[in-house]
Amino acid sequence: METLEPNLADLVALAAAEFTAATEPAKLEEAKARYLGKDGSLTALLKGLGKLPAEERKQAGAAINKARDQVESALVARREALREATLQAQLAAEALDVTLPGRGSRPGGIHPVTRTLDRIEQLFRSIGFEVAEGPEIETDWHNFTALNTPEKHPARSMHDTFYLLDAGGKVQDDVLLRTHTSPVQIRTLLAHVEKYKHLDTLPEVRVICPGRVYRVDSDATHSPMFHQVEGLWVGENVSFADLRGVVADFLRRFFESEDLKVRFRPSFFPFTEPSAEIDVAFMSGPLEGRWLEIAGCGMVHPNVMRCGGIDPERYTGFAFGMGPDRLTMLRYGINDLRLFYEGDLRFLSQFN
Ligand code: 2NM
Repeated sequence: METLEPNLADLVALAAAEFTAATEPAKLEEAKARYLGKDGSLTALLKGLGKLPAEERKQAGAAINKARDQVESALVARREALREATLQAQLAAEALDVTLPGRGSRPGGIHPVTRTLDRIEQLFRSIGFEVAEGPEIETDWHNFTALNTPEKHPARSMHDTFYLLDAGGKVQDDVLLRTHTSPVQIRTLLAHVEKYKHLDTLPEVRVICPGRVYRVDSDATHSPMFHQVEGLWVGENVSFADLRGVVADFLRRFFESEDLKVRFRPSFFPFTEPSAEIDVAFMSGPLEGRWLEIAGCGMVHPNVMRCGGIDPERYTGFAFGMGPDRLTMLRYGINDLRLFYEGDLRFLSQFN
């Protein structure tokens, strides 16, 4: 027994030194096995207790157990130290230097299509029009029926129009994304008639309706979401001549060109009769002399007037619709509509 305790102290010191020398968890577990494992030196000493004389066994057992506890404490301490070191290394590797200066952020700007919309609104306001807005999710009645669109018209098919699903995922055939802003004009007429029902004669309606519209279509010149501005002027004695004057004046002011040619070409829309396409030709610049289709228009159909609550025997009106996306492309010489909706700052920052 006199020799056992100093030997045990050496063993504990040796184990602690080996644990300290282990710089990664796998090496530490190998060192542990050499002392506390099945064939470890402390385990062997414990197994040898039975061979000692009975009077020495108790004291020796206590000494070995104490040494084993010390080795285990050293092991646990080293495990903890290694875990902490790993964590600190990871934190250091992932550290963000919050004192670095930022990359800088530039102020945002106005989208080119928004510039066009603002410009159109400003020009129409200057001649007495108001701006009206309405929902982008519409009923079949406001978007099609009230606009004299026949039951079987191709625009009403799921090929051309986005219909909304109900909670069960079934297509609702009476709720859709508006395909034009005309439903806003129907809503405007109905609200106007209600507001002035106490008067003998309705004040005139002069309104433009800018906004997003949706059609099932996607390529370089078509986006499933695009913009429209529609205009409407309803009153007593509103004529096609008024339509021509308002539109031609607007286009000359919009393109800042007095020698712009404007041409009305007979066409068809369900909601107007007669109807026309509006073409413009620039007298200078890259597009000089080419007729460009720029808008559609016509005298509001009597059926549409009735759906808006207006007596078509007493009042007349004209309406027109144009695409600000296309107007923006023309004004800035842009050849791909999709650039407007990709959010690429290399493109967008050129307009600010
Ligand atoms: C167009 C062409 C022709 C139009 C008609 C109406 C309404 F609601 F008053 F009947 N709003 N807009 C119209 C007429 C739109 O877009 C090419």
